[in-house]
Amino acid sequence: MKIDKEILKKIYLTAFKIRKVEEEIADRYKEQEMRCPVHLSIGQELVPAVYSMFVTENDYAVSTHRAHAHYLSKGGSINKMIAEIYGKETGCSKGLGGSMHLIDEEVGFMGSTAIVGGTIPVGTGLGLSIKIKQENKISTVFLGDGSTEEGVFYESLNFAAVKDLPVLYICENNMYSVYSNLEVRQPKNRKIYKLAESIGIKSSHANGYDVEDCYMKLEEAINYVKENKKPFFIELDTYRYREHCGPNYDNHIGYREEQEYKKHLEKDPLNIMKEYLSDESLDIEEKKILEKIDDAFTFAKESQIPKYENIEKYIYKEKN
Ligand SMILES: Cc1ncc(C[n+]2csc(CCOP(=O)(O)OP(=O)(O)O)c2C)c(N)n1
Ligand SMILES: [Mg+2]
Repeated sequence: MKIDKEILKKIYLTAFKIRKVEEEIADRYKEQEMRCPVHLSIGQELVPAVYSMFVTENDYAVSTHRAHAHYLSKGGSINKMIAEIYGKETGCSKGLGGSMHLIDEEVGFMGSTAIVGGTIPVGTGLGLSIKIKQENKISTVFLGDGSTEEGVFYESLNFAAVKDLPVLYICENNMYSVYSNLEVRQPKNRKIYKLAESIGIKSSHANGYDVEDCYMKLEEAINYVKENKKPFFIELDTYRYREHCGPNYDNHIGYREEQEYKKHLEKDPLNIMKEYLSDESLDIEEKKILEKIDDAFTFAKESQIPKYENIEKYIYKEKN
């Protein structure tokens, strides 16, 4: 493998952290203390884990309804994220947002939204602000394959291309928009990254289950945005293991085959990386991560719910 083992270890541990946080959410969901919908990225951890190697808290990122992995990859706090999902005032959005509305300016995580495609123009606008202020950072827009069917996708990419904005678009193509396969939503053989290219944005494609491919192509993409201060679009193939929304598996309900899920499970990047690393010190690191996750749930449960009198405190209001 072309990736240094120490780097691979970091990628593995970030992916492990993301997966275990979400498995814990899934396990505890039935307790009904998390009173918001959750869209889990279990199966999709490799892309955000690799991404985390190339950005700092100084950079901006925005995300979608499936935001947990992106928030954590941007240096987000497990405590603040779990507290947010529990609707507590110690949450990153003060307990007023829930799973789909994570925001944490401290780590440059500028928001996520339930409106499909809603953050594409926001991340593009952040790119414009970087350009105007001549700042040394990039803006990343995480988006799903489904959001490329929204009009705002084209408007935003066009604007970024025309204005030369330092925006990295990371499209995680997990083949589905809820229960609809890409095949019934977009013309056969039309590649999403080619679509971005036709708008005038340099683009590439990578296998989001192959750590080497993912690492090389994401590094290339991020360096391009940093060096040229122009947009780049990268599409990465990936797969979610659980249902679209919620903690369960849903391969039996008829929109996809169990076989398809199993095929991806066989190539699971976490298993492959762990086997390749065969490093005993990983067990100690993993244990530390699991303890942190456990502590985060205790922190969330012990935190207070937001006070009613503060309901308008964090809402943007025009000054008189
Ligand atoms: C504007 C809008 N249309 C439809 C929906 C319903 N919806 C919620 S998630 C989703 C799927 C989006 O698919 P994709 O962008 O590929 O993201 P994924 O869920 O696969 O991560 C849809 C259609 C919505 N929330 N907003
Ligand atoms: Mg999708």
